[in-house]
Amino acid sequence: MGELHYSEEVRTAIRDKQPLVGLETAVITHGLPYPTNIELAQTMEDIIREEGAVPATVGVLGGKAQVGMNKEDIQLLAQDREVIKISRRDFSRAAVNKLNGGTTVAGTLTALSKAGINVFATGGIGGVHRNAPHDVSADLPTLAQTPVLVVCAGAKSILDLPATLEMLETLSVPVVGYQTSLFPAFYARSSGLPVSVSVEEPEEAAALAKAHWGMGINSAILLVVPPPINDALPERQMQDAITKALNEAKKQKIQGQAVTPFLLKRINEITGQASLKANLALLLNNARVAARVALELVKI
Ligand code: PSU
Ligand code: MN
Repeated sequence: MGELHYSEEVRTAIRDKQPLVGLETAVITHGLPYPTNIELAQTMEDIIREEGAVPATVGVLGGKAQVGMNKEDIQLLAQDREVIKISRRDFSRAAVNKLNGGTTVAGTLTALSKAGINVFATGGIGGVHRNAPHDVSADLPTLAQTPVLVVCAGAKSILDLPATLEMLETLSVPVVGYQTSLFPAFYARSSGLPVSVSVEEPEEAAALAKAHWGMGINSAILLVVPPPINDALPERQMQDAITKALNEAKKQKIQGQAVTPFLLKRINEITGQASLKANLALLLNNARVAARVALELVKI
């Protein structure tokens, strides 16, 4: 991705060793409808500042990888119809063709670790897709080689969650339940599957991350936070919507990078915006938890 371009705020925060929280932009460009996406991006940043940390939103503008984006930058990405989805392999394509792009979890992790930022808040990571044995998100192998603590509501429940958890085990990524012993199902509070370890407080999560990286292991830590109770989808409603959306994707032969955005959009339509409400609530909640962990990490 060549050189990183920093905002003034992020450059200063890194220099002064302030707590930073990375944010992705694929969720803005490919995960949420306009103009909700802009509002969400801004509110996540506000929450992080309110907690005493500095947000570092990652994205690509005119082929340049940015760490820290101002309001106008985010607006530009959120409105651009040509904007591409940037996973780890796409930085070079964007650079050569001077494209705008929203970075996925994999893309964002790549830029954050290059910048030395070790906390990241997102919605749900990608993983192993259902009934598509070769569709595995680049998020997984990138988590395996990037020492960043990722706060999320688990993996998106459109995925094969048991297979995704097995893969995370193979890749040596600790799956840490935040005030839960069960892996969340993104829109719903629980998948019924166990996490590898639980913590109750941000301080414990930070200590666990330090212990992990202290062993010389350069994989990510996944801190999984269930979606807020008042906005989570009931398990049954979620499963029905997913089944329907997956069938449509199969019929319409949706492939590659288009799969995840298609499913999220259809599930939102099928649930009458209930899934969108859950998605927004969990993103904001994850931003808050991530900021609190970042504050603890700089103390150690
Ligand atoms: N979380 C959300 N909405 C999203 C995504 C995550 O709440 O749109 C994005 C992330 O950027 C994640 C990507 O990295 O979906 C996964 O895409 P794929 O399955 O194509 O790797
Ligand atoms: Mn894929």
